[in-house]
Amino acid sequence: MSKQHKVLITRRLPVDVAARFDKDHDSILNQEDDRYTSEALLEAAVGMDALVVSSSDKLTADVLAKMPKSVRIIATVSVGYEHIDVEAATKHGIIVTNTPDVLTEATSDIGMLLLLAAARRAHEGQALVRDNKWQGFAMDYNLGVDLMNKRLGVLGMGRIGRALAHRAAAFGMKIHYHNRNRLTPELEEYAGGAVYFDDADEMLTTCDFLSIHSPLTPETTKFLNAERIARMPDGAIVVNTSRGGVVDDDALIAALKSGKLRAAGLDVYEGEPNIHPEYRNLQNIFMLPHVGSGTVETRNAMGFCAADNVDAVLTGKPAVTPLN
Ligand code: 8YV
Repeated sequence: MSKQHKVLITRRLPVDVAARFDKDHDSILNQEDDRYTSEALLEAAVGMDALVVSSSDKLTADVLAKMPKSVRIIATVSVGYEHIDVEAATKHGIIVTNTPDVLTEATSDIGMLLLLAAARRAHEGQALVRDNKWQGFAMDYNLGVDLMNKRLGVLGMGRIGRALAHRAAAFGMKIHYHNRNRLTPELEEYAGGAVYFDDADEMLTTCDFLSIHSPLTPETTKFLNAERIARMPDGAIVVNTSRGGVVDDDALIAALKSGKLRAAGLDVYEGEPNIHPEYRNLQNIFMLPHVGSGTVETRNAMGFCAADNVDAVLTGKPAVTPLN
């Protein structure tokens, strides 16, 4: 490939992915990983053929309206794309791509980790050992609850929801799910014999555990609010590997404090990394810093998927994983 195209990459990429962009294109890498403001991004985009962005870059309708005409593709290194106004990009003739599939397994692994950690009080147990407060064995100390035979509601049965359900079924969980559309019998089978609920609110009444996998849209914003938590069985457990905005933080915190919910496991937060400060004070919550896709293999695959999309579009071929 000749280095005839200019590619702006907004965040530091895995070494091998950065090397590929550097080899194939006239690429501007961001080794310092400094964040671009919208203004700086628009300025840097002048003369660029492609932008490689992440979920920390907000490509709103306003920003896209000012995007230099040279930009033909915006490739986000993420599966989620709530940070890009795809409709506005389409209007301005810009192709948008994401990185589906490649992070399904890693993210559902983290979902499983959260289910187990929340159920088995991993945060409290680890603090006891680390802080040298462990007094030795007692029959009734730091008891968690089993996953086996519990009902797990999966909200959003896309690729990651299905992979999580597949794993959870292997731990003996009974899978329920709500999705815009019912899965095919083959996919329901893969997802642990999942039982479909047309009505999410009805599913919540059955959820000993709830795992959130819906994308953040106007319809799903603050979906898990006080009213919906009240519908769940007492002592239920909530985990979220999707987007923090799907949860009403105040409602979740109140339910964790009152004991309505036994525990939570979170990888994603509204406004991250500036999370609701109350989360830090709760012992019955296991928290990770948005690392669902954070494995060497997966981050490489995400970067290479973005590179494949850029290469395709800049050589006049259809994008590999287009969103418009
Ligand atoms: C990314 C994610 O690491 O792909 C997504 O949607 O949430 C994460 O896997 C992050 O968004 C970086 O862009």
